[in-house]
Amino acid sequence: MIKRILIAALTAAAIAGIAAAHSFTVGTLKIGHPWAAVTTGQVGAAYLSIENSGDKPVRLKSARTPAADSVEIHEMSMTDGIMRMRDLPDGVRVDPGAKVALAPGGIHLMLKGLKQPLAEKDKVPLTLTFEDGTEIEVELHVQIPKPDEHKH
Ligand SMILES: [Cu+2]
Repeated sequence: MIKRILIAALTAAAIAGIAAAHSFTVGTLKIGHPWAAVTTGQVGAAYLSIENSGDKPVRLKSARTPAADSVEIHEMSMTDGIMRMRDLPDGVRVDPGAKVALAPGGIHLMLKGLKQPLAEKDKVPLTLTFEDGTEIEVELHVQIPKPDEHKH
């Protein structure tokens, strides 16, 4: 039920103001425009891009935020006309020179047990942990999903 409510929220095609682009770089890893969708309940979803300009593959293994009890890496997919979410226990791999986008309708970070609903313009700290131990602190900008970021 909670998943269904979230999907409904993500498909709401409201247009918010354009959020300022922001990014976070550590070494050869660049995290682009981390953001989270507004929520009405205790489950949220966060999105960002990961760009690897190094010469080895990297893997996002986990994430955490003080704003939620836990963060899971999920993938959404359409099977027989039904939206499903599944865990990605191996995380997200980014090859050298590649950029992977976590975006609505695809891979996302699921924020579970939010201490309070996410409201537009909130800023939420998030720590990304990569397989090699690299941690990157980013700030999620909470916004209403834009139609051009909603891909199936
Ligand atoms: Cu999910």
